[in-house]
Amino acid sequence: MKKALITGITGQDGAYLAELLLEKGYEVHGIKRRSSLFNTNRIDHLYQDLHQKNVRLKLHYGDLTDSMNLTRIIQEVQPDEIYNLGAMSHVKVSFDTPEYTANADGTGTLRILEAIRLLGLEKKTRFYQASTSELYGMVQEIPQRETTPFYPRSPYAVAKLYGYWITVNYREAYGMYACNGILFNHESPLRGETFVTRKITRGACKIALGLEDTIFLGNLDAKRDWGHAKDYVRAMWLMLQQDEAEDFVVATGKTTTVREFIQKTFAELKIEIAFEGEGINEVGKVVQCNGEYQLEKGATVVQVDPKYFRPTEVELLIGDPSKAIDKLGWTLEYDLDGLVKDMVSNDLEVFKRDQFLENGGHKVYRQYE
Ligand code: NDP
Ligand code: GDR
Repeated sequence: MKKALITGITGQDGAYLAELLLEKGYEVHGIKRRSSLFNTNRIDHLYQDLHQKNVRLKLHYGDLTDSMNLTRIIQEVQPDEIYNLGAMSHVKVSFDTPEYTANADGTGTLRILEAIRLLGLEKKTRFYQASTSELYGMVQEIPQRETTPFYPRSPYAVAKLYGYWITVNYREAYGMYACNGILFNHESPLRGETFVTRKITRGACKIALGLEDTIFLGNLDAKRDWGHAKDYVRAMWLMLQQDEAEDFVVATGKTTTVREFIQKTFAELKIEIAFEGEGINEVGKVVQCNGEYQLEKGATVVQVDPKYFRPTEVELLIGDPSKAIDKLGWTLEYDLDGLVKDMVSNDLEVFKRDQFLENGGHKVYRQYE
């Protein structure tokens, strides 16, 4: 039985990847951080009580900032594959916590590679690094491919740049099977609530259900190449199954503005909205509703709040996935409409459940960011 170790198993991608690897018959080990609250809700459906026989999902406490801990876990597990998905992954937050981001996302990658080397596992353990389209930052070429020069625009992207190059360096210096997946934005019902797509699908569902009036957002002009996380974790696995380690762009090849994503989300709820005004005065207003959710025509459902602007922004991302399609045989099952549908139907269910609880006298706490 192959063994995989996943850092960031409690995150969006970690949860989908763990599910995929368990389906493929792997023994899956995951590193989770100690938290004062339970932080495993994305993988609770995969959890097996350790007292049962043949448990194939095992969690270890750990942190990417702790070399000794990482080395011990890798020594104990002796993994065939390591997927380094753990990271402080929020671009805007990285401007507030740049040193920590460098430590976890940059040096954290080095810690794992060096542990593999020190433990003499270079020929056994294959390594996947969660690199990112944020490396491209300021537009140098359209679409962005494996050969496009990098120009990172945030402490997050600069930390990930180190992670990218140290992975390449350990491959070249020590002959390790180490790959970078340069993944463009990928979303899902498990997406963190403060990333823009999930913020929009949650906000729109709350508005439709009458739980909230307005979503406050930052730059509506930014363009992203959005795919579904379920499709993207398959590409990660494929990268570690090849004869030779290489780096791959994983993307849909299409780009969409934040504004268009908002319109698609409301359209899924049969609510048409139009934008008026410019810059920080831009607003999204209801034009008409054809479905079960009746909002007042002209109601302002989207407003810009400059607090969500970034000191330096990445304006346009669009990836060329040709290499992944040709060499890995990677295919996409979801398009953007399918992604929006999946996210909206999930969030509607979440907030209908909240409404039901509230109607039954239970207090439901919601966070706004
Ligand atoms: P999430 O933010 O959903 O998950 C990040 C994971 O990393 C969580 O499990 C988190 O733990 C864990 N983590 C954070 N800091 C540490 C630390 N110091 N030590 C150990 N674990 C830590 O990210 P995604 O699942 O969306 O992304 C996975 C990876 O892919 C990340 O590295 C991200 O930067 C990268 N990426 C993501 C893309 C996307 O569009 N989603 C695109 C390209 C790259 P906890 O649950 O405790 O917070
Ligand atoms: P990104 O994702 O920065 O691309 O990083 P995010 O969803 O945070 O932002 C996408 C774009 O939307 C704009 N935006 C807003 N963003 C957030 N979070 N909140 C808002 O209110 C808002 N309004 C507008 C942003 O300015 C930006 O242009 C994600 C992360 O998963 C990274 O870890 C990963 O590496 C990259 O995708 C690829």
